[in-house]
Amino acid sequence: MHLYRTGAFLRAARSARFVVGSPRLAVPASCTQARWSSSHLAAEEQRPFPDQSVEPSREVDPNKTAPKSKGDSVQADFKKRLKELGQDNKIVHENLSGAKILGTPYIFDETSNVSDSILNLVGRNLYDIPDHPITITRNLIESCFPYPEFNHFTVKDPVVTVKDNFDVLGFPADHPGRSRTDTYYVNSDHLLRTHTSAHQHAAFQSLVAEKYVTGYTICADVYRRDSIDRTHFPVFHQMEGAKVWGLGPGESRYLAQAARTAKIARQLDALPKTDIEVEDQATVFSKENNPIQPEHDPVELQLVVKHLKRSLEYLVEQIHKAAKESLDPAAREAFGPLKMRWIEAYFPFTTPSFEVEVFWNGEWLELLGCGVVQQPILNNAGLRYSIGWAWGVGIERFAMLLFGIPDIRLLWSTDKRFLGQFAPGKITRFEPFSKYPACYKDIAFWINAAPAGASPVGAESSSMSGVAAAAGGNATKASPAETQPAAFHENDIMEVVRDVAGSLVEDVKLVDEFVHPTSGRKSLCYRINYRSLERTLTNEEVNRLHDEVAAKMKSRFKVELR
Ligand code: FA5
Ligand code: MG
Repeated sequence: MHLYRTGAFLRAARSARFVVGSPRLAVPASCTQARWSSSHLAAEEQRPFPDQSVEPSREVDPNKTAPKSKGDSVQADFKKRLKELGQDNKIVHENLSGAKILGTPYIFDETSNVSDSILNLVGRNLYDIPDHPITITRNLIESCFPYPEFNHFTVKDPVVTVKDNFDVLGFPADHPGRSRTDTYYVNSDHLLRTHTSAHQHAAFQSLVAEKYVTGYTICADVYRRDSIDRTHFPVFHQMEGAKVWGLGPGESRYLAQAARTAKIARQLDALPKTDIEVEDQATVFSKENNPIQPEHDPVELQLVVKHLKRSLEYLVEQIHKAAKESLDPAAREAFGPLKMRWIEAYFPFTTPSFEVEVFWNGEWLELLGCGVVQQPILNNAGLRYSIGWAWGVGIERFAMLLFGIPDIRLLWSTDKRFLGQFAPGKITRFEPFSKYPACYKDIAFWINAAPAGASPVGAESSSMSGVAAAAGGNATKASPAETQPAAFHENDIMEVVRDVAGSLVEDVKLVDEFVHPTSGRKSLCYRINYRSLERTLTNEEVNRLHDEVAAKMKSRFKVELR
């Protein structure tokens, strides 16, 4: 894996120590620094957490890496053929099927579900194009978490192991985020990362050898089989941020921790104050609901949570301010104050956990997830005596707020009328170049099994009760049906629509569902809104696309069209 910054990062990653178990921080003053050896700690109570023996992350060199999955000789042959073909990011179908992704060949197996339409978007690196709104937004976010307190990384290759995306982060084996309905698998060992948290472990390792840097940000493209609407896209960009506080030298561990608590309090005090009105629905941490970790001292924990919340409130305020300043004076008045709220959340890798929502275009829009890092994750990365927070934001969501971009698809546009509107480092209001007509088409069908989840609608908005997000989300709403290949899942129709019509579809909505009173079979009706951002679609074109969607639904999922 490449985390692009300095060689120091990779050196640190390679030399980091790996330890097992969790420190208990609230120990008596008699526990001295001298007795604070690893053998002493190994005897302490250990909290069960998946994968306590993590391998160091290594840089993936496409030339040195063997093709992934299947038998060795087959792999060698396949690699040779893929090399000869010289095709990047295209699925190859021969006797064997597979794909070369950014130069590395992968062989498909029964788990693979990545499609050409998705692979076509790999390597666009929108976050590295100086006048693209994603880059301008990325730079603004990074400026709120400046060097040298924070290192800034990007990771170009989106293919990660199942271990890095899920196991290391403590995702339970039956977490719905792991299912093929939510995640693009390259094969059973590799997937397109569903979140930047896949690099948390490596990034925490990078802090072990740092003297002054106590945090990082990671920016990268991430991939999810998700719903289709104006704020969701199967490929989007996330930025992850984290900050840790280690234990300095002290006469005893108790004193060292007291000094650390005082340091966090000082740093909290020094954070810029914000003016925004914030509603906080997540201030009480109970055992059942958003628990604090057994290793953490409640007083120190509260300070860490406050530091996290205030840092993110500052970020949201800066984004809001920049958006407001880009308006002409009359429009500024109408822009209104920022409405922001904190709500409880669940992620396997943080607790307590939270989400931030802002009021935008008449509804609550989720911007980010965050929380206090699970102690075993820090321990496994070599930061055994540290406490810390982490967050993950959707860069598109911030960019849409900043530039007034109404539809997430625009951010992938290559149309000069879009791209020509932006300049490096400048926040300018997006001027719609025109609105082309919508064309609604319904598709209704009987399914053989009930769709997964309480509602088949997309996961991550709190206003909807849906299936769990691919990167955490509400695991309690998981349904085992999601992992049964025969069952229909809403993300399946989303995927078919994406494959057939790509970004010519604005949204897909469930408009009707009912169960037949005698047969017990379920019928679903989805409304597809065909609308291009760049031109008017002809009737024939839409009919052809819609027929293809229907045919693919029938052949892939054995649904009976009505
Ligand atoms: C995560 O991905 C966690 N890894 C975040 C995290 C990091 C939590 C570190 C704790 C500690 P979530 O699935 O909620 O969480 O996604 C984070 C953000 O990505 C969302 O709040 C949203 O802003 C954005 N997002 C999610 N799905 C999409 C999508 N399909 N299109 C565009 N943006 C999306
Ligand atoms: Mg979320």
